[in-house]
Amino acid sequence: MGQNHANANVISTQMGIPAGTQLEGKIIKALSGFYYVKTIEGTYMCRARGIFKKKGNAPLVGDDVTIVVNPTTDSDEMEGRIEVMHERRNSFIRPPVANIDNFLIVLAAKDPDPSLEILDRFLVMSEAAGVIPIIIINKMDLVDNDKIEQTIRHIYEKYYDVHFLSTLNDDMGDLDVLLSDMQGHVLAFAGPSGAGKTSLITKVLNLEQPDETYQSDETQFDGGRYLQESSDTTDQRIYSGESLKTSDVSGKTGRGRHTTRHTEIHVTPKGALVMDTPGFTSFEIIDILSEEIAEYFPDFPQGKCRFKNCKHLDEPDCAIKEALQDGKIAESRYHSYLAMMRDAIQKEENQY
Ligand SMILES: Nc1nc2c(ncn2[C@@H]2O[C@H](COP(=O)(O)OP(=O)(O)OP(=O)(O)O)[C@@H](O)[C@H]2O)c(=O)[nH]1
Ligand SMILES: [Mg+2]
Ligand SMILES: [Zn+2]
Repeated sequence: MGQNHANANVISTQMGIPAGTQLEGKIIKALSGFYYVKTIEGTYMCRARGIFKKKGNAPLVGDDVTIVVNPTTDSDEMEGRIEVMHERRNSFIRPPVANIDNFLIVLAAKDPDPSLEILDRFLVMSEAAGVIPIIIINKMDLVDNDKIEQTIRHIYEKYYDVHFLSTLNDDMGDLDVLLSDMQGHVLAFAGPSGAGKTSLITKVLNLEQPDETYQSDETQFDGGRYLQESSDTTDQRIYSGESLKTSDVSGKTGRGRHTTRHTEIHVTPKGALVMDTPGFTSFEIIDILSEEIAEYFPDFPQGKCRFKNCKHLDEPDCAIKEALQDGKIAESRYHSYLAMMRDAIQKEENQY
């Protein structure tokens, strides 16, 4: 009796939709060369047509696609093939995601120490892509004065939505409210490795805790959420880590020892799509023309310099440097601007 029941289940998941049927869906996970595509008929494990990769246009989590249902196999998975990738609203390499409405940029108040330069680079990348960034400072339990909160509020609050949290708190109030207002939005959590992205998502979505015994280095599919990525869409130099559990941050590298290595979408009860992404450890995350960078600093006075093509470095009557001297721009912001300009100018010089 129990045996029959089990068989009936397997058959019903594999039958249903005839092979060759086209379905529209969204890629919710990329793992080991497979794309998990959520459709109204369920989630299909798909390969992509080789042509996408040949064109240097591999599918990303967040892509809207048309799949064709494969003939039934022995596997428990419903399988299909990605036939068409639909046009993207936006896409990013680090983290590797597409069609984002908001970046939730997560930094830790401590362990690892927050880097305002990473934050600024990320804000600029978001602004340049037309994606609204939201700043989250996590691990507030690790700091016992409010210096970080004051500093961050002072610099950013006027221009960005800023939240201070700890996953150790029972009450995730701020984030709960934020997510419940985001029905239908696609939100990508992004930020340095070890900041607590996976912990926050796990907590706020009431997901099962990652399997503590899962240690293997091999990529497996166990039907669960916490799996290894063999790195189809990740850059090993940027994303590093061993497994999908969360874990302590290593003192030496400041990285989590068990970091997320694949991107995956979770759906909140109210219908927001939340993406967990691998943390990054590199500074080099954007590719924007040097002359445009200052436009993406909303706190910098725009169009007020004497020279129209002012780079805000050493030019006379530069409104941005004046604002800096008057304390109207935070020194860390101008410092980030200089660092980004240096990178961009160097890249531009190398092109000739
Ligand atoms: N004290 C404290 N520790 C936290 C908090 N949030 C997360 N942690 C811990 O920080 C470590 C890293 O958390 P993760 O959630 O794995 O961080 P992540 O941002 O997902 O890291 P990557 O996947 O590497 O990008 C884990 O040991 C967590 O238990 C917090 O609010 N306070
Ligand atoms: Mg993670
Ligand atoms: Zn200037």
